[in-house]
Amino acid sequence: MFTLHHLMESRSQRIVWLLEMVGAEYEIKAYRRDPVTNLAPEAYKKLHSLGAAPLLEHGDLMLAESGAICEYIVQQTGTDELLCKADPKAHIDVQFWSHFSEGSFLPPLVTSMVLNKAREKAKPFFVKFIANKIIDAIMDAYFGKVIARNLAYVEAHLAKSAYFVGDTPTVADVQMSFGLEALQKSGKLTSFPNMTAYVARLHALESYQSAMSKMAEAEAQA
Ligand SMILES: N[C@@H](CCC(=O)N[C@@H](CS)C(=O)NCC(=O)O)C(=O)O
Repeated sequence: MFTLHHLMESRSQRIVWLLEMVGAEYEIKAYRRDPVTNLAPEAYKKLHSLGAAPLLEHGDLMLAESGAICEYIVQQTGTDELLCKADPKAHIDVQFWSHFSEGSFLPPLVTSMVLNKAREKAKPFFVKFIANKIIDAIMDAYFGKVIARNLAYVEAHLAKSAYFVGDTPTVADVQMSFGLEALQKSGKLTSFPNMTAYVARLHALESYQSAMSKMAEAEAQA
């Protein structure tokens, strides 16, 4: 029995989808974010020194890092097809997207989100004006360019295949789903038809739907 410690509005939602896909026996413990800092609450930080979501508990193990958690769930449930282990080329492609998601795709998106929150908080008017100028310069100099490059890359890839690696979902999709879902929710995919269609494809999957409804049920009790 796996226990997923799920922080609301976080990467841990994609692990619920994986647990549904593999048909694992699991429970979800949901945690609300700290209302002041928007970070993980104290109770979550006590679970693991990193205190970052997701955290998967299994027996004595309390495992952090989405990529490692995905590998562990596949290993424990014998669902090697989700890592395409039988096909070396597809296997390395799954690894590529899994690392791309955490190493390249999400960090500049999170940075941009944090900077936008800073814009909102900057007060009074003249401080906001200066903050906006500085943040615009940071985005123009680096993060905006990286985000644009990444989005163009993913959009072009999704023109070629229904899922990130082949015709059925794999761990590559689990890892990429969170960022794309967040972009879609915030209206940032309107000029990207392939990514938009991909998110709709995820929403139509039975495993995805049951994951989202079990997550909502757990969140309602938090
Ligand atoms: N690379 C890590 C990132 C973990 C991470 O930054 N999680 C965020 C949620 S999306 C978090 O826990 N934020 C709240 C906090 O750091 O207190 C992973 O994939 O697990």
